[in-house]
Amino acid sequence: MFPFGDKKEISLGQNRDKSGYEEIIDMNDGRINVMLLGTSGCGKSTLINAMLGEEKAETGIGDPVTNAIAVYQSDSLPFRMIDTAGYEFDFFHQHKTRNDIAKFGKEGVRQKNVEKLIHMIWFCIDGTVKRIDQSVLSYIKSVSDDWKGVPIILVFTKSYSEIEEEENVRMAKDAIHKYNSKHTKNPLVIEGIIPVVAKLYPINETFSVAPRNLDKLVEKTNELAPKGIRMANNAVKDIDVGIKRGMAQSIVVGATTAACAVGAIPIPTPDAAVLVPLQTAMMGAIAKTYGIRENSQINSIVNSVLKVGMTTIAGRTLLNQLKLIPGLNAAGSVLNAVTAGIVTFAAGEISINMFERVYKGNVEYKAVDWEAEAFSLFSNYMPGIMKAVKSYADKHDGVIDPKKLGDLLSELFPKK
Ligand SMILES: Nc1nc2c(ncn2[C@@H]2O[C@H](COP(=O)(O)OP(=O)(O)OP(=O)(O)O)[C@@H](O)[C@H]2O)c(=O)[nH]1
Ligand SMILES: [Mg+2]
Repeated sequence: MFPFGDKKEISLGQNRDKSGYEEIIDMNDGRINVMLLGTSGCGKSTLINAMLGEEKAETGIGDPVTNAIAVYQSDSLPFRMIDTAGYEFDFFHQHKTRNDIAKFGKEGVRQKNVEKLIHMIWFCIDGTVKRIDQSVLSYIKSVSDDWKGVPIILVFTKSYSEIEEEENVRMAKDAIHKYNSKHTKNPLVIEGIIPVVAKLYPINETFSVAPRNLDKLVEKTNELAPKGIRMANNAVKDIDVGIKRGMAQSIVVGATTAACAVGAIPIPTPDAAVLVPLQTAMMGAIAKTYGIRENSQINSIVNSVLKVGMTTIAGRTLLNQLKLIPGLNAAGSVLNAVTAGIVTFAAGEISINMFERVYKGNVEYKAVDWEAEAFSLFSNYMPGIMKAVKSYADKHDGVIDPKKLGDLLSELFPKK
């Protein structure tokens, strides 16, 4: 019944210290989830009902029928099916559907809900239409990119005429070839093309076309399931890290704004010591986001990063660099504020980099010279940061609003 691995208990809220990342990798209950995508009316919900052997999903003609994501399963199937709203040609619907699907997957990872992961895609095309618009391929690609590498099977629904089958396959191959010739770096990979009839199709009182090839679709799905699990596991890791990085980055943006306020207080020289409690709290919160609770690990990272900040401020290097930005029209207190903000921002990004590596198990933290790492990351990040500050100043008549600094700089760092 569950041929794709042992059923595992997914436990929530366990001690997430070192196991957090591994825990997320092993999300698997022995069943895979197939997401159905395709234009509205092509027969996604009908195909789901045919697989289930009962009419659970609503189907129909005229206006689009399915408008929310729903998961279907039956004891006799080794896969769940995720029904989606059909692709429509107006931008608003595309955007909404695309967002709903991305949110659904992220929720799956965040809530550790195996029912919301995506292991495979059935990309459904109406076999009677004889058209494949390139925008549908772009849509499928953009949805599947969150779940990079999960197998995609192209299903020609309503394949009532076996004679036209070959023509449809050729049309699909041509359309994919055309798409891929324009997207050589990130092509759309289709693992199989299967024409199906999901439901009896009456032609007249005497003749009708019987359902066909559903068994082939199940067979192909089973065959590709191990790859689907492997790829989905990788995607889960990326999504999980992306979620954590997004959370950590908003902590950094908040701390940057707070540091600007602290730095703006008129003090003879920008004093690193006043930023220590703020940056320590920021890095503590980031460590917590990554589920790292061991104090020795946190302290060695926090202390090394603080040292970089203090050295930079004490040496006034940053302040002097800021003064060199041509046209920067800032009073001393603003420069102090921006210096404090930049140092705090850099400290935040450096600690994100470090805690993320610890979380992913990519480093044995005792074997790393965190101080050397902190200095090297700081010099890596600074040119980009200074460039962003300069181009912001250029666009705003040399005036930098310290309140916007955090958001401005966070644009430099990818969310995923
Ligand atoms: N007889 C027959 N009708 C089919 C078949 N596949 C789809 N249809 C009909 O096509 C119409 C649209 O099918 P749906 O399953 O509602 O399409 P959908 O892709 O779910 O559409 P949205 O929910 O709007 O995205 C319905 O009237 C179905 O009965 C089939 O294999 N045989
Ligand atoms: Mg539907």
